[in-house]
Amino acid sequence: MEPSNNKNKMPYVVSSKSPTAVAINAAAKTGEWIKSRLGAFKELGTKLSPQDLVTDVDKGAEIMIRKLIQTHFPEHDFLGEEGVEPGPEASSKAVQELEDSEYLWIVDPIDGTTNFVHGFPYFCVSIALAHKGEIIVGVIYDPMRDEMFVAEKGKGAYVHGNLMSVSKETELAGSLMAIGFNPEREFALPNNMKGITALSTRTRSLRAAGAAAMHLAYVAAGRVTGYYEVGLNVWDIAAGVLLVTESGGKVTDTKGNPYSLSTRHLAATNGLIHDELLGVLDEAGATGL
Ligand code: 2AM
Ligand code: CA
Repeated sequence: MEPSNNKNKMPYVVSSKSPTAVAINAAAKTGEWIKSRLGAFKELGTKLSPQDLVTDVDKGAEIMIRKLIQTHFPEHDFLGEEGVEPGPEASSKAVQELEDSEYLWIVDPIDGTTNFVHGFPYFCVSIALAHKGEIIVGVIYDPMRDEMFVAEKGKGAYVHGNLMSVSKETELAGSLMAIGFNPEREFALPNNMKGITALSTRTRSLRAAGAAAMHLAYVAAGRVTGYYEVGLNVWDIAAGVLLVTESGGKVTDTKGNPYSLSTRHLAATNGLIHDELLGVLDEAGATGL
């Protein structure tokens, strides 16, 4: 075959862009499109339960992000929420299959789909890049507030280009704690309810705004002291985990074990209240582990 024919068959790869720049570009473009579809989406139905929604915008946004990333990094692996069957088993299996990838992009096109459907302006795009299981880039974009949260391993985390740092509360009693009611009702709901009941009297107040990734970005920015939730998926949290650690916070599973891509029960705090939070969850039988 003529070399020129061969060349024509090769995908065109735009070189010399950093993964972080690609993630920021993908999150910004996709986020703007998601915002433009607010109130004009098609509800495609439910996934795991009547609470687990998906729209044509979730699907379209994931395709946009995948294409933008693959233009630059066609050899990298890609794990997106909309490419995996619903339910904890399928998501755990997908992580197991890909966690040793050299480079793996982990994408939630819309985190906070329920909010998006109801017009509650708290949802985001979440994009992470893992190298052999370690998250090295985390980008979260909130199109409603035009806030781009960016972290690179070892280089800190930024919002609006300003270095972020976690909050300074030293006790749960003075803490504002984010929590979640994810739609997995058999296992997660009872655990989360026990934790919420225990924390409601031990913290200054609780917030459940309905988007795990945004809660983690807010821990990183020091807007809440910490966040915990049982029964999450890797795409909900991968980018946010790096934001929190690069902002000086601490992230473990709900028993205090180090975070890995297969962690589903997550505690992320300013570090200062971490042990106290884990103690309350343990006492309440709410760790899910
Ligand atoms: P989503 O909007 O991307 O679906 C709310 O507590 C959080 O739960 C959101 O981040 C939401 O992400 C996530 N979530 C939704 N469905 C879920 C499921 N079946 N299992 C675990 N988390 C889920
Ligand atoms: Ca989603």
